[in-house]
Amino acid sequence: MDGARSKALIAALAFAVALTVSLWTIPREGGAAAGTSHSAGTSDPAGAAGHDATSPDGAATHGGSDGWKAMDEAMAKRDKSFPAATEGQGGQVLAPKVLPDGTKEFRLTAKPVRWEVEPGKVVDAWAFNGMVPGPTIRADVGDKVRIVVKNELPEPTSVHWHGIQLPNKMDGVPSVTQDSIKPGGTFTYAFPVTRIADSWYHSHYNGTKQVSSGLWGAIQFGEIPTPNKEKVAQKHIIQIQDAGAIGMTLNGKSFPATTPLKARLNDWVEVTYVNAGSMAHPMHLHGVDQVVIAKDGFPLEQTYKADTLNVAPGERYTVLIHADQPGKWIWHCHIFSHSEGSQGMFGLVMEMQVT
Ligand SMILES: [Cu+2]
Repeated sequence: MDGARSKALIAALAFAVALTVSLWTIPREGGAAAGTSHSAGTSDPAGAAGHDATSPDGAATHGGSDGWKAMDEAMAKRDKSFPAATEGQGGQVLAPKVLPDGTKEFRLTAKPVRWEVEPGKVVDAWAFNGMVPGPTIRADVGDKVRIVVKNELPEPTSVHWHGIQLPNKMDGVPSVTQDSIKPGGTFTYAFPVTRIADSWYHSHYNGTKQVSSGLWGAIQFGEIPTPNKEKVAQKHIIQIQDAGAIGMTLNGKSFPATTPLKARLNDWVEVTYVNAGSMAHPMHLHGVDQVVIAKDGFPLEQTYKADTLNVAPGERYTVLIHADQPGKWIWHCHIFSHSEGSQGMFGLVMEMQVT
């Protein structure tokens, strides 16, 4: 190769290298632009849920070589703050007044309250007896119950006893089985408890607003039989909400303000899921199995195991959990936009702690 030819070759190579580098560094539509709009939060699920988070990829790829550090620190701080203390506890068992004829009388008052769903996040809720979810109503099969509902809301209401066998006029649907309960008014529901129910009650008036504002609670009539006479050490209810003022919550609280379920090693724990929300939630428990023993309060002839159980709006599933693995087992909705984002875990997350 002579001198002129080698010079020409070197020049050509240099040009090719320069062209490649410049093409590489010119910002392109589909790359940087897409990243920018993503980190603005438009498609970030955590952002949509009220967390002003950078998108998961945004923080890692657009914040410099160690831009992930801030995300990682914020995430650890939030996740390690579980279980965080908040004001108020929902779903407390309501003690009945036993009337002379043995009827169990329960009193529910619906009115506006301020409700702390997670530390510092206080919302305008509408609640029964000042708590979200409303009080848990328990009775035995064969009991007669009477439930006096007082309306102190700024609009009418009514209460439907979901999944409960009762006379039509006690079904709680305004303009169908009764007149709405006007502000300041009272309606008394009375019916016999004819069968086992692992169920719930909720407003059936302006349900889109009223239920997601907090107007629902659990009902437990009788006991779901355990398939092999397992002795249940504890019973819990996990009431799911996902909309309105209350938002993504388990028993009226968002992670990290949710409550851990603490079990002793080898205990059997019974849990009933109630979905009071507007979306289905696949509830996943790490580490220990769930045995599904009832659907909507109806005991199953054939039980089955699951690690993820999809609970649709209105549904209830009752599961038995054998706490046979020690540890802190995360328990969450497996739709990550309901449970975990770039600032850590939020919403539909709790823990089973087996010691
Ligand atoms: Cu979910």
